[in-house]
Amino acid sequence: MKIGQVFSCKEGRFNVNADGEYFLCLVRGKVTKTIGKVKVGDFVKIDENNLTIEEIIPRKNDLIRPSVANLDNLLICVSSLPEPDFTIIDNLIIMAQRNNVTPIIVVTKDDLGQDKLTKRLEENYSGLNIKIIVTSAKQDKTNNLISLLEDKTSAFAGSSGVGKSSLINSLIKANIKTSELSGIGRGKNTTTSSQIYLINKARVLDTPGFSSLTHFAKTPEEFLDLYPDIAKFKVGCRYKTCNHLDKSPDDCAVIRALEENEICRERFDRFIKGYKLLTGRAQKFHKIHKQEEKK
Ligand SMILES: Nc1nc2c(ncn2[C@@H]2O[C@H](COP(=O)(O)OP(=O)(O)OP(=O)(O)O)[C@@H](O)[C@H]2O)c(=O)[nH]1
Ligand SMILES: [Mg+2]
Ligand SMILES: [Zn+2]
Repeated sequence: MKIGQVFSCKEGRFNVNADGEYFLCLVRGKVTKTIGKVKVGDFVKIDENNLTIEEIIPRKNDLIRPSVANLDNLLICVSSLPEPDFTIIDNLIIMAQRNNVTPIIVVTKDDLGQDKLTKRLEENYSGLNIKIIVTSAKQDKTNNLISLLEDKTSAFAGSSGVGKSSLINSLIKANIKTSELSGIGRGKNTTTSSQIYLINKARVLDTPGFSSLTHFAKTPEEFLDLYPDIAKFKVGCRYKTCNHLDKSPDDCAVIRALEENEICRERFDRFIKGYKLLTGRAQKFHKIHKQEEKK
């Protein structure tokens, strides 16, 4: 038996790195039955003679999108091309922080000029103390990123075409496949599965791009705490159950903070939009439930 880490998976076979040696393994049915799917990033016990994964070591964390395990950093890649979706950035941050993974925003393609976007990101996320690193794969501008990766496991995440694979190529002079954007400025989902690359003492994951991600809150009440930079003001609200929606600044400390520019207006608007969506859904559910009770 050896312990190793799953570096990649193709057609049901997992490439496991154990002490620098690679073993292409199948998974025992009992493992999948009891724990579920093996993920890239998993530490596993392997039978090196049978080339089988016998056990998954309990995960430090387990992300849904990208679907990888045991991370230290989530590198949230953002660029002006393809156009960024700030709701996805919000939700990636929520997912990372809930899993004890450090979110880091990586602005890509700085050679195209990303000052406006970087400023907007700073305004949106300064309340969360998240590092924002500006890079360009094209100009090999990645030095500011390297020191954050040492001795850590970090996954590049974000929309298709934002330049995740290109950044890894720039970091390790590798030759991972990349693709031009489509005519309408979208990525082409070039990377189709996650993979770990070793860069000295850093483990870096390339992952497939995606175009949607939810926050996973089930109730409006739960949602209110997902934006800590906004929620921290609620101690000052007059009513304990304040939802900060259409409230007067006299009653609501969140609205006061917003008026004093202590909360970013754009981020607050997304917060309210998300909250309203959930309350709408909850009311609809309630209505259907009541109708069924009457029947
Ligand atoms: N100008 C410029 N273009 C870049 C840079 N980095 C990547 N690109 C281009 O952006 C396109 C998409 O890059 P990829 O690295 O394939 O993007 P990805 O995020 O890996 O995309 P998926 O694998 O589909 O998720 C390619 O045409 C790259 O040449 C950069 O620093 N500057
Ligand atoms: Mg890619
Ligand atoms: Zn309030």
